Amino acid sequence: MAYKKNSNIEPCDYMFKVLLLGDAGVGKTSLMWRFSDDMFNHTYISTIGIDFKLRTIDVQGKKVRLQIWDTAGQERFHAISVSYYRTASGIMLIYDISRRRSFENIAKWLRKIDEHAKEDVTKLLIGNKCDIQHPRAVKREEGEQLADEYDMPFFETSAKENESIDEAFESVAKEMLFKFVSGWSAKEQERVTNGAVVDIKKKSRFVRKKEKTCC
Ligand SMILES: Nc1nc2c(ncn2[C@@H]2O[C@H](COP(=O)(O)OP(=O)(O)OP(=O)(O)O)[C@@H](O)[C@H]2O)c(=O)[nH]1
Ligand SMILES: [Mg+2]
Repeated sequence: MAYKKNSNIEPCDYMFKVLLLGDAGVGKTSLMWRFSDDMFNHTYISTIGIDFKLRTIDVQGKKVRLQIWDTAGQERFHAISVSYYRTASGIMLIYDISRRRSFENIAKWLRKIDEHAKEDVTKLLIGNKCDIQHPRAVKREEGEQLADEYDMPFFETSAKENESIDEAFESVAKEMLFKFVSGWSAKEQERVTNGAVVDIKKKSRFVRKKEKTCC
């Protein structure tokens, strides 16, 4: 990671909104705090309404600022969260590997995304709490299979042990960035993929018109 976690006041090349969705207690807030501030709280404090954090990371030589929106899993707050779906460029769907029900409910969350989010929203599946191996209620292969079915990348993470969290956020950031620059020529995209320096300002005039997620 090329930028420090307090680098949110520095200019960035791009900014994307990422929404965290999943049942209550799966660890959405914990994942956000681990990623943004490298902190973990053992006490469960249920999210009320919605909250957000920022972190800027380096993706293929570009400063990409992620605005992470942490939704409340509790049903009574769903109306609030739904109003944030439309503006999200990425959605991380989270279940708890020790709670089968939270995995089964991913289908319900996917239906909500279909209904309320942008058609080309980047999705990613996370099986959190992989530090809990006993009792494990969802096999890794089941998570992989579901992710394959919906063409999403898949990660098993642990907010507690700080396992695979940066990797999951980096993956979503990379996909959002590539979707964003998809209006560029194949040659230019290939250069970005290879880490080459591209005149972002010149290019982003074109993409900004379509989607105002740049900063
Ligand atoms: N063992 C373990 N516990 C975790 C992990 N992530 C979160 N927890 C715990 O699970 C509980 C719920 O975590 P939260 O992050 O508050 O869950 P949430 O999804 O934000 O819940 P809502 O805000 O109610 O939707 C807390 O007690 C956390 O400490 C993890 O990776 N491993
Ligand atoms: Mg929460």
